Amino acid sequence: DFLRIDHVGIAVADLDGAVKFYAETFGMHCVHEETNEDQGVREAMLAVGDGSGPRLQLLAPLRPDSAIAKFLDRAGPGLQQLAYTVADVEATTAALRARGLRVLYDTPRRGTAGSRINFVHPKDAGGVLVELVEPA
Ligand code: CMX
Repeated sequence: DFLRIDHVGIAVADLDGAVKFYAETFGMHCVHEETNEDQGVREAMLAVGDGSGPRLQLLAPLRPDSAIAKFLDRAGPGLQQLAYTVADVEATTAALRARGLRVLYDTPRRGTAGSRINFVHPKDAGGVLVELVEPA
């Protein structure tokens, strides 16, 4: 089951520009940055307040055929995903599939900081792309 909100993901065209905007406008600072070739993103994790709660994830495309590039082309910058922490991504995937939801990958893939991730199709979750995150 879902343990808590892990992060909220926002698609941006320019990662460095967006990190600067969030720092100067909202006082949020970047606590982690990485490139995930498999997902086709450069991403930054921002702490909110004291950093004890969910993070904000800024996602910029590495390639024109990536999920984030397609999202930006279609919808422009904005909220792209809501991610929940789970204890066991395989068990959660099996439970959600048993309830008739499409979970995208047959086996979990690598997410931020060595986490294992999967996604529920937004059409099966009320228009929200739901990410499942099992932390490393
Ligand atoms: N949120 C809400 N709705 C979305 C969406 C999103 N992020 N992405 C697509 N949709 C909607 C589209 O608007 C479209 O709706 P309509 O048919 O009403 O126009 C529909 O879903 C399209 O679905 P599709 O043709 O099956 O798929 P797409 O090519 O648009 O891809 C998705 C959608 C979710 C399968 C793809 O984005 C994906 O594989 N996502 C998972 C991976 C990912 O997002 N990686 C980046 C983040 C990496 C990370 O978090 O580490």
